[in-house]
Amino acid sequence: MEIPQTVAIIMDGNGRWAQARSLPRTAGHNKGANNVRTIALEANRLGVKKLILYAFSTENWKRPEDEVGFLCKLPGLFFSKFIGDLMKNNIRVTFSGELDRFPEETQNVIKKAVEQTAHNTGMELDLAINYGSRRELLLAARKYAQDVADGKRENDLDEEGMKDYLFVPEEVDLLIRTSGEERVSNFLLWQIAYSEMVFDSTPWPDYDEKCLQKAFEEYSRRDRRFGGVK
Ligand code: V0D
Repeated sequence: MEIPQTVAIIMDGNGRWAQARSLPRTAGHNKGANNVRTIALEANRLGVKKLILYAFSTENWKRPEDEVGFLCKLPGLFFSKFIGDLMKNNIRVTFSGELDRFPEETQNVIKKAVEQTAHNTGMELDLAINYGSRRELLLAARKYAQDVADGKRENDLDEEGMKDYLFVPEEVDLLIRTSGEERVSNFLLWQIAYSEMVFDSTPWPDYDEKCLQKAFEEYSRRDRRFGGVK
């Protein structure tokens, strides 16, 4: 089986999973956070270099206040339960997105985990939080314009140079979306130019090691040509 180096997952279906069981949506988010551990450990075991998980979009602030409040507590709950597993498995945590809109407590918890795991040399677990790809591209454009104005850059940006301005500089090899929807929803628009996409109807709380292996097997079967003919 061929292992994709960079994998991105849209972890959809947590609210629906809960509502189907007459549980509050927050119960789905909680189960979903536990599943981040399961899938990160399996991706690391299989040899993935970077796993990017879409945990909170720039649009998620529109959700009910109590749901947003609960989501802001998840990074802290996640690390208090799983930091030991991350260290033991040599996994490095990073984040992509703008932290500054989160409560200070949430920001501190995330910064601390990033520092604590900074020297781990295994897989990078990149949590996309308050992330939106249009916003990422806009910030890149603004920063680049400023760098040109400041004389730090010539006005000759190319695709390679663009990486310096993005939250996520890597090309995504495989994009997975759980829970049946087949949309990209403002995730990594630049980075998925040539990525393979696998859609699985399983909601994120039930998406297990076997589902991930099946996605990698599907990836292995595909013939990636990047616009050429080979
Ligand atoms: C809710 C499914 C882990 C998607 C997974 C801030 C929806 C569970 C984190 C997390 C969320 C974030 C940063 C970090 C460590 C863990 C997380 C949010 C939501 C929103 F450094 N799961 N998770 N963060 N969900």
